[in-house]
Amino acid sequence: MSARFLILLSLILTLFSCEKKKVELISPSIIPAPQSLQVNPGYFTINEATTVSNNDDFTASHDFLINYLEQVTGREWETKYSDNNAIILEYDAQISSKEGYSIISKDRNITIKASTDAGAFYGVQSLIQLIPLENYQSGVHIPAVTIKDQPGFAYRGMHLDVSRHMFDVDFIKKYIDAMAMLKMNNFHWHLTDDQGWRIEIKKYPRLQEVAAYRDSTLIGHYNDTPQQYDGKRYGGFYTQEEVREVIAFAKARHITVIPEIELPGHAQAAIAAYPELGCAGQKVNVATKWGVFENIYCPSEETFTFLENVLDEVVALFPSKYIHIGGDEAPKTQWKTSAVAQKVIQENGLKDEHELQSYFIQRIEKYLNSKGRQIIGWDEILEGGLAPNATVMSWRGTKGAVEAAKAGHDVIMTPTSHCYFDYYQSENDNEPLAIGGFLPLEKVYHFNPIPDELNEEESKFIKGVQGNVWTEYMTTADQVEYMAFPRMLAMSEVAWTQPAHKNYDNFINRLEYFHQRLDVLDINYANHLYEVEGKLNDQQQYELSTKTLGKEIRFTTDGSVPNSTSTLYDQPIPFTDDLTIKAGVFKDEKLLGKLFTQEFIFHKGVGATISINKEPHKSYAGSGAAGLINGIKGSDSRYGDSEWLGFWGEDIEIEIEFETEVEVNEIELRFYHAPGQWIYAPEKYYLKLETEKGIISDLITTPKENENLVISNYNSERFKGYEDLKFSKLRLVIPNYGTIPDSNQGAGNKAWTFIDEIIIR
Ligand code: TNX
Repeated sequence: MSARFLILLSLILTLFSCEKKKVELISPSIIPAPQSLQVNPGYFTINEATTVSNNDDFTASHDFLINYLEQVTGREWETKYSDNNAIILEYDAQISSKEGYSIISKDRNITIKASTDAGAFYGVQSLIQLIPLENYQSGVHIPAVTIKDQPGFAYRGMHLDVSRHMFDVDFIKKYIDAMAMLKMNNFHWHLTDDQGWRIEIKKYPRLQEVAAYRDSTLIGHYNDTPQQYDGKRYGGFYTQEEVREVIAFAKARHITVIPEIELPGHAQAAIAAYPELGCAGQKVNVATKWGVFENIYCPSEETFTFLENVLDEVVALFPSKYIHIGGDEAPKTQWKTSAVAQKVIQENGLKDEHELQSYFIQRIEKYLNSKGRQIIGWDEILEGGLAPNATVMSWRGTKGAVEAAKAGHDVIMTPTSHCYFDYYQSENDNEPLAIGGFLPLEKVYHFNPIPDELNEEESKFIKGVQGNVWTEYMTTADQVEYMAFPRMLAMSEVAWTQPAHKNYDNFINRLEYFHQRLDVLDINYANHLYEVEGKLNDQQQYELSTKTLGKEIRFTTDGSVPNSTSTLYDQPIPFTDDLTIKAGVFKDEKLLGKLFTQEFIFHKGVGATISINKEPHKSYAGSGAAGLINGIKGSDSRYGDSEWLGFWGEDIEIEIEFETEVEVNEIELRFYHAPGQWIYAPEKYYLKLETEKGIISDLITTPKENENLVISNYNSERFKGYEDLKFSKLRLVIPNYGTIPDSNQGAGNKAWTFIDEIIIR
C-alpha cells in the first residue's frame, strides 16, 4: 500500500469518525412517560427534504405537527404520500385504545400509528418531545425508538379559576397548549364566583356591567390582621366571541373545555348584579376578599329562570358533554330564615336545607339533561341525596369519591391534599405568598387516584384526576405558571402513566431536561430541583440529599453561608446537641438552587418513646409520631410538611415515655391555626406528668391568636413546687376543636388539629 493511499485512508476514516461523533442523540425524556419505550440503534434525521405523509386524514394531528415543524425549522413543509425521509401518520385498527398510539422511528422514516385523531395527536406530542431543542438548521437527529402508549385515565384535567383573578385569552391558550403537550384532555374553566362573573351572558347585561367588577381586592394574606385592601377596581369578562375562540383552540388540541357556573353558593357577584336572585332581599357588592359568603341563590322560580337562561347561552357556546355547576360551600344560613326557601322545602316535602340543596342541584341537572348534557359538581352535591346522573369531583379528601363510586357515579379526583396547586410547593421561606398548605412535587407525583376503600368494580367509576389552580393569591399569569409548573407535569404522569411505569427519580431526571423545553415555551416554572432535602434517620443522624444526578452538597454547621469550599457532604451528620445545618447544591463550584437551613433543638424529648392513640390522617402523616419529638420544628407557614401531623375531627392522646426519669422545667406545644384551611388550634388540652409519687395533672387553655401558629408554653412558672421532681411519663390529651362555626370557611365540617414538635426542656 502506498504511503499516499494510507494517508488518504486515514483522512477518510477521521472524517468519517468526526461525522459519526457529531451525532449526539438525546435520551428520550418524554413526560408523561409512555407505557413502553425501547431505544434502538440508529436514528432518523430531519433535514431540508423531510416531508409529512398524512396517510389517513388525521387532520388535527397533521395540522398541529406541520405548524410545529414550520415554526421550529423556519421553512415550509410539504405533505405528500411517501415512506422515505418522511414522518408518516397512519391508521391502525389494531390500536384499540382510542387515545393510544405507537411510534416507530428508524433511519428511513418515522411512523405514528393510531386508530383516532386523538391517538395520532398524542403520538405527535411524543414525537415533538423526541426532537432536540437546538440546531434545526443543520438537521436534527431523532433516536430510533419503538413506543407503544395509551392513557391510564380517560379524564386528565387542569382547572383554572379566572374569577378571583382574570387572565387574558392569550394566556388561556398558552395554558391549554401546555396541557396538550402533557396529553391532558379537559380544561375546567372556573368562570363565576363571588369575586367576579367572567363570561358574557347576552340576556343579562348587568352580569357584564356589575358582576364582572369588584371595587377593591384584598392584599396580603386573608389571615393578616388587619386585612388590607388595594382600593382599586378590578375585573373584566370573556366575550362570547373570545369563549368560542378558546373552545376552538382547545378542540384542535383534543381538549374539551368544561365551563363552571357556580350554584347555589359562590354566587355573590351575580346577586350583586341582580339582588332579586338572593334570599336576603338586600343589595350586596361583588366580594372583595376570599372565602365563603352567606349570599347564595334563593330557590325561587325567578332564580331558576335566570339560571336556565344563563345555561342556555352556556350550552350554546360549549359543546362539552359536561357542564360543571359547582355546588360547593353553600352556607344555608339565609335559606333557614327565608320564607321563599322554607316554602320550597315544605311544598316539596324536603327534610331540611341540605335536601333543598339537593333539590336545587337536581332541578338544574334535569334541565341540563333535557339539553343533552350531564352535570359535574363538587362533592357537596352528595349532600341530601345525589342527583341521578351526576359526576362528582371529590375535593374534600376522598370520602366523597368513595361514597359516589359505591353508588355507581363517575368520579374525578381532586383532593386538596394532592391536587391543589395553590398550596406552597417548597418549604423555603422566600416562596411567594400562597394560600397555605404544602404540596411538593413529589407528593403530587405519588398520588394514587384510586381510593383504597374501592374494589376493582367500584374503581372503574374513578374516571381520572385534575389539578386545581385557585387564584386568590395569583395576581399575574406569571404567578399562575409558577404555581402550576412543574406540578402539572407530575399530575400528567399520575393521569396518563400506568403505576408500574412511574418512577419519581426517573421523572426528576426527565424534568431536569424538560426545563429547557419550558424555557423555550417561556413558561415561568418553579425550580426546586436543586434544593437540599434533609431527613433524620433512625440513628439520630441527619441525612442530606438532592434529587438530580451529578451534583454535590456542601454544608456548614457554624452558621456561615456554605460555598464551594465548605465541607462536602458524604455521610450523615450526627445530631447530639443543638445544631444548625446550612447546605447548598453545587455544580462546577457554583451554587445552583436556594440555600437550605435546618435547625435542631436537642431537647429532653429527643430519643424518648412516643405513642399516639390515633393514626394521623394519611394525607398529613408527617414523619409519624416520632416526628413530634425529633428536635425539628414544622414550618411556621406550611402545615403539610414532613413534621406536622394532621388529625381530622379526632380527639387525640399522646404519651411520651422517657428512657430515664428527667427533670422538666418547660414544655412548649405548637399547634397550627389557619381557620381559612379548616385548621383550628384546640381550645384547651390536658397535660399529665407521671412521677414515682403519682400524677400531676393540669388543664391548659391555649391562647387564640389570629396567626398561623399557636404556641402554648407550659413554663417554669407553672412548675413551681415540683422543681425537684423527676418525671417518667408525660401524657397529653388534646380534644379536637369541634365543628367549624357558621360564617367561617368550611362551616359545618369537622375542624383539623395540626400539632408538631413537643419541646421539653
Ligand atoms: C375551596 S375547592 C374552594 C375554592 C377556593 C379553594 C382554595 C372548592 C370547591 N372550593 O372556592 O378557591 O378552596 O384552595
